[in-house]
Amino acid sequence: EETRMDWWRDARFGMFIHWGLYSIPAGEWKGTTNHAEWIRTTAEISLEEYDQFLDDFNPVEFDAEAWVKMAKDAGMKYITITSKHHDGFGLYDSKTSDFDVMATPFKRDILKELADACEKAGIKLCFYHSIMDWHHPDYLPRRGWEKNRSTEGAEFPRYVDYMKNQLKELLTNYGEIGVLWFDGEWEDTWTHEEGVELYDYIRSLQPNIIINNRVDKGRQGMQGLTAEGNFVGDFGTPEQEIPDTGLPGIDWESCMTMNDHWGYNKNDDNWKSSEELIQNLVDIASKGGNFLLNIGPKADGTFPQESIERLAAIGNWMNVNGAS
Ligand code: FUL
Repeated sequence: EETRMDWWRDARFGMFIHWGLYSIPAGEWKGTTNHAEWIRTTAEISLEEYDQFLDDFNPVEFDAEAWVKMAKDAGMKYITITSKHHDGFGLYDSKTSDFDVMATPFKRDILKELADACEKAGIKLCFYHSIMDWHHPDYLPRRGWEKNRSTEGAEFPRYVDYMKNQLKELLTNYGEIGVLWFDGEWEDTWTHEEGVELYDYIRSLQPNIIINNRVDKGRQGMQGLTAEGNFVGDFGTPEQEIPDTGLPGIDWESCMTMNDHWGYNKNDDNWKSSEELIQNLVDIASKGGNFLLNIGPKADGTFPQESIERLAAIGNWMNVNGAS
């Protein structure tokens, strides 16, 4: 019997992409170097100061077809890119937000270009979309250190409407989307009831779409297990780890970085070897999971050279072993 999970179960291997304003500081802030996509929080950058990155976002080397080709040549079947990470910045033309790529000198809808390139290449496009949002005035709670950012007048339900409007854009203007990969569900403002509501809303817009477990509250630790209970979500999301014996009875996908950061960090040279990445892929596939391997593109729109080399080595192994 055919199910909407079939293509995903067959796919085994996808590319995760963490890209946004945070690629500009590239992990470094006033002498500290251990940051990435969390930099606004980990370096405690004020909203006003972070907004200034808008003027510097101009990835003139971005080439959607080149990115998709690198994924495809590595044997990957889908790409999951950050339509919006926790910082709230949208990589696409959002009519509901001024904090998006159209407010930068680049002014090109990155997700549209990727959608077109994916369609041509037969790769499924998927979106990572953060529930937590450090930019929208109605999102609560504020970060603990944001003492002078008022919460007066903030209404969380209005934030949820905003997020749903954004998701409607993403599920209307970019063709058929493979996966909606939620994240940032762990704060108390997000409830199980809202998770169920959001799951149903997404399926109403695209009935065949697949949604990860982080839409709801059923995640246990980093493993992202779909826990016992009436939680919604189609697959578990172990992060930076491979469950010893897989996750019997549920679909799952391990996401992993090639070095120690998701977003681009120019000082991070703790790269896993190609051999290790191939072993991970084989290990995960043999246990019945999918492998979502991350790239953190640079601010100019190119992939780090180390990532390019590793993708090529994996693709070479795939060809030799007839695995792709
Ligand atoms: C986490 C996020 O907080 C990280 O920034 C990253 O996106 C990872 C895949 O999920 O929960």
